[in-house]
Amino acid sequence: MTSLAAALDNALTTATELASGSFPADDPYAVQREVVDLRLARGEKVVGVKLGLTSKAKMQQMGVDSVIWGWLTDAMRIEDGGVLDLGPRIHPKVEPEVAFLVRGGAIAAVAPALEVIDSRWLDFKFTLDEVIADNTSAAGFVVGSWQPVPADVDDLSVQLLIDGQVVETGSTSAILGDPREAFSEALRLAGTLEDDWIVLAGAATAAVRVGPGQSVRVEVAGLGAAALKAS
Ligand code: OOG
Repeated sequence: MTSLAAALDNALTTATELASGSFPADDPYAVQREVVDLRLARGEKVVGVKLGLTSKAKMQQMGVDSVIWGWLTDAMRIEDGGVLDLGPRIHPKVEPEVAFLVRGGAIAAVAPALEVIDSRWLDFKFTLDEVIADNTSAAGFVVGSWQPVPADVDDLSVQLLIDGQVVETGSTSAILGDPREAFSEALRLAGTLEDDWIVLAGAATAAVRVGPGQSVRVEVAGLGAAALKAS
């Protein structure tokens, strides 16, 4: 195992941060796979993949400019309306997204979704290689109810609400012009997508810090909502 994978896993399990620049990553996706394999060795199961930095807002917020991908495990899943336990988190943020359900390597359904990201890098400051090695900051996700994919899935308005106040607004068009493009990218990058896997398409807006007691909700026009409560 690389020392970077061990350090990232230690940061994850102890909720501590690593300083950017401390480790070289020759093949960041190989390190990412090691980091995820450590989670699987603890009994977690892969339930899908996520895309990151699929919107200009996110690329600008993070200062990097390429689409990235990572793994989702069952331990990251929060039921719709469920609780995000902040105890084991470093500096979690939430992002409004859409999720796709995979059947036969294609999109079977779409749902409003929230992603929780929690970089293991100090102050969320990292290079592209570093965020890839860190499983693209994946920390949690909520998926609302699955719907048939509407014809205008590339132009649905998206709102992120905290305690009932709208904090970010955007459109699914911000996700690579059409979130179905994110699905195609996921298929290309991951090589294969298994039946019943979830594909998180990436944030439609910048990410927002979440704190204790806050209620977080995503609303996607025509698709409905998904929510969590931080505690
Ligand atoms: C990287 C992950 C970004 C998204 O949807 O753009 C991401 C980060 O900002 O920490 O998941």
